[in-house]
Amino acid sequence: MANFAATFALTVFSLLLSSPASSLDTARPEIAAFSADLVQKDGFEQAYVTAVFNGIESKQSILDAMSKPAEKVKPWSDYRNIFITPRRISGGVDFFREHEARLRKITAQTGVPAELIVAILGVETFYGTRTGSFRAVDALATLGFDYPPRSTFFRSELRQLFLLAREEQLDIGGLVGSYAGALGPPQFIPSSYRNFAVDGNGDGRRDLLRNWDDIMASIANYFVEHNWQPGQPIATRAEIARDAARPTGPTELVMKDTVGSLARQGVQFTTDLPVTAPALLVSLQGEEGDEYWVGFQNYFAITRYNRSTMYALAVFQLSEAIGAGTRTPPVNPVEQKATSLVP
Ligand SMILES: [Ca+2]
Repeated sequence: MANFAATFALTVFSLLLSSPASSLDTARPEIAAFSADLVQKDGFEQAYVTAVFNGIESKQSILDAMSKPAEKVKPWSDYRNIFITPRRISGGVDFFREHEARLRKITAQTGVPAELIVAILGVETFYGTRTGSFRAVDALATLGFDYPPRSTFFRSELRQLFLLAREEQLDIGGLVGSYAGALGPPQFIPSSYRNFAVDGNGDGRRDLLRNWDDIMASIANYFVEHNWQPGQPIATRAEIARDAARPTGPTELVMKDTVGSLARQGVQFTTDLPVTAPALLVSLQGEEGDEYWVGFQNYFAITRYNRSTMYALAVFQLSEAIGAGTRTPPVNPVEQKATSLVP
């Protein structure tokens, strides 16, 4: 009896621990058609595709995570408090110092600020320490076949994952990342990996899972490929003139305004950019009510990494804080002690 109770308790416990997962039913017509395309159109071996698909699990935890991304439900004041914290800033300063030589080399080559590369890593994965534990095949197949609202996108990324694994000679089952199939410290989705990753250390491979040279050079290249403007600002705080119309509704991620057109609409801000420079008014719910920012081309480039106004602003503000931190000399405990001994 006691034994039964113990076994029962253990079963309940293990059910609570493991999220429901089930093998993907490869007989489903849309899955069979997808697999057939991989063989017929992309030239994969049937045995390989079958083996990969037989190992795929559709996971409820992935569907649950997908239905509540942070930036959709939180106001800016809460979102900012997640990413702009003393720990994330000091972690970024430490990371910057550890990788300073390679960061400075990449900045010299691309014009992408070193602290921005670090801030992307800080927001995405806390400098590579939280890269996610989902197998990318599971994540992309779960969302591609069991999450109808975005099935087209995720099936396409699943195909990209197969192509990526073949090109980079990676074990597809060993590629681990976020619940949405984003890989490694920089969280590149497979199509971005294929299109924008570069070989930073010249060994002929693009390793975004383990190689920091490749990872940092690839983040910089992502911005270069999305029209990064070296030396230009990212965003600046703005006010709306008392008698001007206030923006309503969520900010559209479209660069339809310019520095001059925003100024004419009563948006007050300071910039050295010409009146013809593209610009975007961002309106947010801050800690002290409505908060306005003007984003320039480089802000828009950050939204290409993740299509969210709050994401881009968090990355920008974290990069500023890290940049400021790296310009402050590190506290030397030995010197401090020596000074305190002086009477
Ligand atoms: Ca490499």
